[in-house]
Amino acid sequence: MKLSAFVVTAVLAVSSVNAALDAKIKAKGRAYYGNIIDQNTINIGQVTNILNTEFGAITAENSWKWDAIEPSRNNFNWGNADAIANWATSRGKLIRGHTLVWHSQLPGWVQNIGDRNTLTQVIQNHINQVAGRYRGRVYAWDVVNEVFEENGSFRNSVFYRVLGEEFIDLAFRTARAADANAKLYINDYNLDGPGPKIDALLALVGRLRGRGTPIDGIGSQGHLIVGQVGNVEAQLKRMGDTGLDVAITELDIRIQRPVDSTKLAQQQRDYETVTKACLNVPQCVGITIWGVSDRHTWVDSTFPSFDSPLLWDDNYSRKSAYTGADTALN
Ligand code: 9MR
Repeated sequence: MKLSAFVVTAVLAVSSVNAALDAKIKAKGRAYYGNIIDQNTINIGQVTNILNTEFGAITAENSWKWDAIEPSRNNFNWGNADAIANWATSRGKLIRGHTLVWHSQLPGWVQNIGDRNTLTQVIQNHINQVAGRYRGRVYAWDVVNEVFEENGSFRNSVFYRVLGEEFIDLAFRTARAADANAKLYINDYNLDGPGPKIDALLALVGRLRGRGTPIDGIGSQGHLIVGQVGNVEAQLKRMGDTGLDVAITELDIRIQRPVDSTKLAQQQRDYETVTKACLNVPQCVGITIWGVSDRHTWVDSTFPSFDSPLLWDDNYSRKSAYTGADTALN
């Protein structure tokens, strides 16, 4: 009895040491290796088992977005958002709050606002309600998401049209007041290579800090394509050189169909490269993968000619991509 209990304990200890990406990145002094969950996966045992054993931070894939939480003005739906928050906190996972101010998944009633006062109040109320509700439970907020076009100009969102650049200051200041201890991030995609978009983002970060607007981090989403990850580390380093925290917030590395063993082997090297890129940048606090299994990924509907971007396959088996991430952490 005693012996078998000892054996079980030893086996569990060994398997968690060998298994957990999160434990390994923490052992290297970083904050988390994370993933997403939502209503479509929260009841799938294979997914939640993997999240439980491998990952230390959770982002809600959709349930914390504006259209889900405040579908009409000052009418807040907390059911799905709370379910994610409770799943994460009851399992000791960090939470990345995604996202407070974003042009997409934004209800029509916000998109139709045309005057400064109303939009200001609406932004303040949304942030106060959402960040206030989860105060003290959120590790980091994506305060603003995807504010730039590829050419580095501001995206023509209702926020920018009505308020100009200062909507960003408004969002960060309101978020800081609502939850003083959460790290406040600007988040965007296609920051993985040099060009006008990352230049514009870094310039904006400089202006925000120059005016005393509270910002703690830069999130690089990391929606990547196999074979095209070579610039990631250099760009993360530029972000880290601001002195702010940096995170890879939505990593996936998709494969052009047809998927074959050569491409899967390249994907393994790419996950290793990107994980190492974070480890090689001291300001990089962690990595969030945008999905567990290839069975549940936004890539299928958005990029039908691509497939298989994640670490577990359609049947929840580890892919060589997992070995890539794991190798970087060993
Ligand atoms: O993964 C999300 C997908 O289920 C939604 O349909 C989509 C709608 O915009 O948003 C996806 O997540 C996005 C994230 O919130 C922001 N960066 C890009 C992600 C992939 O589109």
